[in-house]
Amino acid sequence: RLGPRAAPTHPLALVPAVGPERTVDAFVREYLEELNFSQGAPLARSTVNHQYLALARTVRSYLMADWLETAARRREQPTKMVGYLSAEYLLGRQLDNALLNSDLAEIVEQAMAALGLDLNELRAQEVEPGLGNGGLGRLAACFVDSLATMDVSCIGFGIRYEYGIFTQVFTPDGRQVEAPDNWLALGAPWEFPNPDRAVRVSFGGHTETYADDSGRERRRWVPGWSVRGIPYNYMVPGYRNGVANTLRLWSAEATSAFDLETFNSGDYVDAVRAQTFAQNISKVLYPEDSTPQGRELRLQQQYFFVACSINDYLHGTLSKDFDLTRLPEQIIFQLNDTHPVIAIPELMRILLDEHGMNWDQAWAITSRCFAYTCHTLLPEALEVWPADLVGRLLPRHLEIIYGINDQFLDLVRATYPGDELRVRAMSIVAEAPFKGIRMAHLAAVAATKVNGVAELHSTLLREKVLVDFARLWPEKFTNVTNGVTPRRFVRMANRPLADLITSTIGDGWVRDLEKLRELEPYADDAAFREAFRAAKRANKERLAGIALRTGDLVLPTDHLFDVMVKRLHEYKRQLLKLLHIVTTYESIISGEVTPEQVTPRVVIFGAKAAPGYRMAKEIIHLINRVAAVVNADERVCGRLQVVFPANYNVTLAERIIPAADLSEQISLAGKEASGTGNMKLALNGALTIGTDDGANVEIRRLVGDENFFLFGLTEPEVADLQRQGYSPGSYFESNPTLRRAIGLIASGHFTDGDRSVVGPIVGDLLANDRYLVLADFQSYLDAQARVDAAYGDQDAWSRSAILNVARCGFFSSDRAMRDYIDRIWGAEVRR
Ligand code: H53
Repeated sequence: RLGPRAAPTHPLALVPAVGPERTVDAFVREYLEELNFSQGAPLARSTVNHQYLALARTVRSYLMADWLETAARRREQPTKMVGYLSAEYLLGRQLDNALLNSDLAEIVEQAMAALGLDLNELRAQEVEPGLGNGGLGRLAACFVDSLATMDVSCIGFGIRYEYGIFTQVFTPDGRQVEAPDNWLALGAPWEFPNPDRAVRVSFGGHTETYADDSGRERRRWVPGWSVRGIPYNYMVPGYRNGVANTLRLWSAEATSAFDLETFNSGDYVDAVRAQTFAQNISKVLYPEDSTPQGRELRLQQQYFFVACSINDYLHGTLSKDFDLTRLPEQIIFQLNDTHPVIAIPELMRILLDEHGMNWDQAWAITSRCFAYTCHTLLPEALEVWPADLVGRLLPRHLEIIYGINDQFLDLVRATYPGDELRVRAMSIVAEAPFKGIRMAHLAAVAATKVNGVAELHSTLLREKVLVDFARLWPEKFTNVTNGVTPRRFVRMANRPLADLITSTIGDGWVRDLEKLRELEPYADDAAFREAFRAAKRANKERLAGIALRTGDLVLPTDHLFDVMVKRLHEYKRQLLKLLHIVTTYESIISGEVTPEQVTPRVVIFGAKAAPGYRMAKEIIHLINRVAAVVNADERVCGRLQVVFPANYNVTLAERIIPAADLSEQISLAGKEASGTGNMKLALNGALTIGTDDGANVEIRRLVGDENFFLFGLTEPEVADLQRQGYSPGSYFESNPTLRRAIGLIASGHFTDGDRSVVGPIVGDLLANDRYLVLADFQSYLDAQARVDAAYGDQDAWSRSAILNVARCGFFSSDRAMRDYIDRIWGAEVRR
């Protein structure tokens, strides 16, 4: 129940919420109040954790007025809302983002200094919420940031995993070991649990036919068990605009009914077991990226969070008497990959079974409330749920999916009479290799729009992955090229560059990244180039400082920092980078070149492998072994170094990306949907060496061929080669450089003479090489030679780097959000 019965009359209750005063003294007072009376710790006896928690809470209280105001405004003047449904949000640390967006940084710096506290030490205390795997989860975090900055009404819905992406550690031997990410252990100062708004979510049981009041036959679901979803709200502050949107993450608990029953039966142990059973649903993030996990618990997670979210929206946000036929005017649910697609039959079920609509009425609404973003091109990465599993867990939803499919296949048959092959290809229900529900097909049928995440990707979606759907509904398909938030990834992560840009063209770029264009003329200004280099050097020094503390390595900042940071996946081809390293190394130790002849490089890797992905873990091991040998070999004279800090995450990305000179974007053409690291690196002044894949295509077009190192087969060439029958052996035989590099690895040189360790990798490369590493090897080496030559002319290099920054404003997630509004959501989401 809301508020007092009568409207509040107390004068203070009428005043719109006003945050605390924005002065250093006021902040100190608020901070000490929080530390003393909420944390219960006097300053002199407080731990760093107390101090951090108090700081986070104090900053949060400064944002609270904006949050309340925004919510009140959205209630009073409702516009169409975006419900962003994503199983992942890879948020990164919150403190600095909150300080930046609320413009409190200076006040806080002074306040902490006045109290004798080290702000950097407090910053370091925050454990980032790693509630995502990689690109997809980080994209969702960038999108909610942009929507808040643009004052678009949006709730980001997701799951509050108790354990996020695992913490990666390396054994002394260099193998990946996964440790649980207990991110909540030291307190969660940014979240607001709201058990008042808990939602009940059911599973299992059976369906039945019954006669309703008017004697009509209807179907209904008699569930077998249920859990409670507790919402945890997070503020999503816009950039200095007084707006704060909401991210609502759901946590699963046992229902009290469940508890009571078992408690009444006297079995305490069973009751507690029920509790843990329910809690399992939001216990842990599946650490797979771009590959699906067909596990029952995963489907439970998916249904759990979308059922909570839709229910919350219908019952918590809409007024009681809302006319549901107008639902599509009020909400658009954006489906982030297939993970939330079970929301489609869930909305149908609610309209049919809970609101008594007939099928056509329910479909007319449902088919206008969803839009679907596909993030992959790997057919094996599209989720297909076994029909018997769906039937067991969500029997009513399975019936509805069959209903949607029947109606859809009628349309296909009417459109293509006699074409049963096409019917089979397009069906939502696959019959082989097992009876399964193709979630991407369900999404393509029900969504108003389907988009890919880069131009090339959207083209390939239309022409290959979802070709039949695009022919049937050409107007449904569109592209929105991904983007990244310039607030976190330039303004926050790269202060030296941000300050240089602002002092040159003003600070408008932080909200309007196309303004970076104004930097173009400065590429020809020697003083600006020098300042630009100084900024890069400062970032490299900061990173070198971290490497020195954690790995005893001295990284000379005049060496080329060559960066490959992304999830470990064979299609991304970390092995190709490794072959380049080994080739350079081999050319030195064989005496073919002197160390002085090579362009000195520091190669920096960051990558986690899915715990069950054997080959990816072998590759991590090999990179670490090569790094150990190369770094220790005195013949190299430190001209080639390989560093691979463990546990690459958003926090580390914010340190590494600003320090990069060269960005490695070397996936096999046609495999990387977009990439977003490529955008962050270019915006931070790294030049790209890359294939014609994903968003690389658009980066190259914008920055110009002369400022980009292109190599490798194109997507059509890859397709041709694979049609003809690709044989990696012929590339191996015909390329002596390649033979020497692979030979050195195979000899056990990097593994203490143990060849069995490298066997699987080398064997697979020579026999299968699914991602055409060997086919692109020579082209890659040639491009790296062009990199070496270019780096030799520092002035020309800086010029190119500046042009990369100046021309990549397009890759702001603000622009991506404008594209979603123009092409998918409709201008109604704007106020
Ligand atoms: O999504 C990114 C893309 C990237 C793509 C990635 C992705 C995941 O992280 C997880 C699942 C999936 O299907 C795709 O691999 O290319 O940039 C954001 O769109």
